[in-house]
Parts: sequence; structure tokens; C-alpha cells
Amino acid sequence: MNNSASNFAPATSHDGLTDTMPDSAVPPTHQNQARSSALFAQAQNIMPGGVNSPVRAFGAVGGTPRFMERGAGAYLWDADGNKYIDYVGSWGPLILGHAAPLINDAVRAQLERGTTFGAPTALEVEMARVVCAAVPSIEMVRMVNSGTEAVMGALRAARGWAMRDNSKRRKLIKFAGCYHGHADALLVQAGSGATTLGAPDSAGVTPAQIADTVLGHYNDIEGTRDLIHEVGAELAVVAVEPMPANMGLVHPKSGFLEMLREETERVGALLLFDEVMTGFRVAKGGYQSLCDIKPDLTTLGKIIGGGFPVGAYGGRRDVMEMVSPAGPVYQAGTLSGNPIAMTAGLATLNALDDESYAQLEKRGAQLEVGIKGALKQHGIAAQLQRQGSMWTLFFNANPVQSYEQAKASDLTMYGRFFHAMLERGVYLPPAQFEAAFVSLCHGEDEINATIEAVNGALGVAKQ
Ligand code: KE4
Repeated sequence: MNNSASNFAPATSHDGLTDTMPDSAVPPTHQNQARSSALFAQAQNIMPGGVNSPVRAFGAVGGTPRFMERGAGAYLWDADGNKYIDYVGSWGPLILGHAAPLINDAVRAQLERGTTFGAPTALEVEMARVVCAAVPSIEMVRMVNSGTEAVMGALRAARGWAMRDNSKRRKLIKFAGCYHGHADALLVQAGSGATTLGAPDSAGVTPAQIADTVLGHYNDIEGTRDLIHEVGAELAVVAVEPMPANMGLVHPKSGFLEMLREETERVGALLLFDEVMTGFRVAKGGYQSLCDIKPDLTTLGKIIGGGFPVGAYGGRRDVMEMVSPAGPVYQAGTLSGNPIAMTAGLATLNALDDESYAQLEKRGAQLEVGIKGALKQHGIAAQLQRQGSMWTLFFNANPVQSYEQAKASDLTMYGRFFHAMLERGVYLPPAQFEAAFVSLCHGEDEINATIEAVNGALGVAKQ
């Protein structure tokens, strides 16, 4: 398939909104935020923090969150008509860009056949087949409606399996700075918004709910080896983002993931790769296909829903057969595997081939070279850490290999850079502890325009 940006960038003629806002009418300024400000004031009265997910509130970077009204290809338009090159991509799902015609056309057709039946459908079987074919460690898979639900289900399945013959084997090891959604047991030194808000542990989570959660330190090879053996026979599962992106993007040190695999096997515990963000993003087989490590369980989300609510967990057959109604681990969901999310997800996954990932790598590399050139020109010591189309720019003089090092980055400078880019028409993640995403709609023009904006923004950020 020819994955040129034009293949996925929607024609601006059919999305309806264009009639009222042709590109030529979009004002060039990006400082006008009157309507976003009015909406935010209204929202804050009736929605906690004025948003439906904390990181969107610009808490980490200050200022008024832009209320978005339209997306098309690599672009977003806000309520004041400002146009942005978008690198949030709804936090990962939109690998084909906004309003991708092939997704919209497939969903439109499905809408005519019905949105949800609360009964099994062939679409779910096809999604399971595609996921199992793409991710060899997944022998069976269960669809749910968010990444959080996927991790909840995977954790319960893991404990159900581990405790089947030893009720003491119930401990979970997670790593500080890794985010696995907002389930109680996982909100311990979580990353992403939890870190951004400076509240790694959440109010409302009782000590009992995290009593079996043990905290490790990502990339601490010997310390983690010791921890796994310390917990030993009580350890049910180690959960990890194989390449964390919720403390910003951090690469695993050589040997870290291999140690997790070896030591969990040695003590009889399971290894869960949380690939909600990296699944189908960094490769069709996820990060596990790049590092060639086979976890026992994997969680997925985002891309497999093509922009609709989705999550999935899967892995070893003997573990997944613990899940109801096949086994005693209960988990359910009204809209799990619904035809709309399955249709959008399948349209997305079927469009992703080797050429797609080659293009994402090419564009990501172009962006990396351009940003590093701009940093050099400005004499700014910062780290651009990237994997394919996922990247984070840390304002940190040293490579970031741990949560502690990520937190030592210059967050104030990131905030200045973020706003300077926003004013230049580029929408980055409004927090240092996140990853940015390139889509298949980010072409030569978008990358070059971004690098130009970076040159201007760094001049502002370093003051
Ligand atoms: P959701 O419940 O938000 O669909 O997925 C939770 C989740 C689980 N695991 C990983 C590795 C994740 O990155 C996420 C969610 N990612 C965040 C972005 N850092 C979602 C954005 C948000 O919270 O608004």
C-alpha cells in the first residue's frame, strides 16, 4: 500500500466542518484563545479541573488548554480557529492521523449495520486473529474498553493463575514512573499525569488496595533482580512498560528486560508488558518484537481502536483460560469488542504494513535530526529520545535512563518551549513526562515547519 501522507490525510471536502472554516479562513495568529478561555472557565465549574483527563488541563505547563474543534490528517484546529501541527495524536491512537478517510468510511458503513449488540460478532474474532498473528506471545486475547481496564484484567488474570495453587503468590512489582492506567493497585508512583500533577500516589486509594504492590526502579538491573528474589514465592507478576513513555520516553538499558524475563521465570512469576502505548506503534509486533523478549501477558489499547475506546489483554493460553467464562477470573464489559471500535481498529491495523513503519521511522528520524540541529545552534543541552514515531525532548543535560533522571529535567524550560511552539502552530504534549507522536500524515512539509518552529521556540525557551 502506498502510505504517502495523502493516503490518510482526509480530503477537506467531506468532513462537514470545512464548509464553515476553509483553511484560508483560519487566522494565522495562535495567540487568540478567547473561546478556549471562555470554554475553560465554563468547564471548570461543571467538570473537575475543566477536563475529562488531568493531563489535558495544561497543569504542567500553565496557561489555558486549547479546546479543539476539528482534526484532519496531521492537523488540529482549536475553538478560536488556530491551526496546529499535532504531535499528541490523542496520546497515541491516531497513527493514521485525524479523521482518516479509510477509518471514517469503514465506521460509517458499520453505523448503518448497528453500533453494538451485546452479543459476539465476527469482527471480534477477526480482531483477535489479527492481534494474535501480529504479537506471537499473545495466544488468546480479551477486548475491553480502555488501557486501564486492560491492565486491570491482566493483573487479575495473572493473580488468578499465580494463586491457583498458592494463595500467597499475589504480589505485583511495578516501576516508579511507569503508568498503567488509574486502577487503584497501580496508582503507586505512577507516571504520566500522576507524576505531572506531582501526586504520584492518589488520594482515595487505601493502604489495603496497594498492600500487594511493590515498587521497583526502572533500569536498576541489580536492584530489581534482588527485589524479585526478595518477593520470591509471593510474586505473582512484574508489570512494566518495556519502553516507558509516561516518564517521557526512556529506553531500557541493555540487559534490563532480559533480566526481568529470566528472574520472573526463575521465581515462577509472570511478566506483563504494558504495550498500551507501544503496541502497533513502534512495530506491528510492539516493542517486544524489537527487543525479542516474550512476556507472559501483554496489554494493548489506543491504536487497536482506531480512535475509539478500546483496550485488550492477552498472552499465554494457560493464563488467559483462567478468564471468565472459561475460568474463575471474572471480568466483563458492556461494550467490550463493540463493532464500531473493532471496525475502526481493524481498518487501522490492516493499513499498517512494513512500508508504514519505514515511513514513520523516516519522518521520526528527520524530526530528530532537525531538532538536534536546532539545539546545537542554540547551544542548549537537551535529550531527544526517540523510538520510531514516538519521541520526547527532555530539557536535561544528560541522557534520561530513569524516573529520577526524568524528574531532574528542567520542567520550567519545557513549559516555555511548549508555549512558544503552541504560538508557532505546533501542538506538543502539555507535559514533560509524556511522549509525542508522529503520524503517517506528517509529511515533509509538516516536519520542516515543525523544525522551523523549534528554532524559534528554543530562542524563547532558553531566556
Ligand atoms: P487508558 O485507560 O487511558 O486508555 O490507558 C491507560 C494506559 C495504560 N498503560 C499505558 C502504558 C498508558 O500509556 C496508558 C495511558 N496513556 C496516557 C498517556 N500518557 C493517556 C492520556 C491520559 O491519561 O489522558
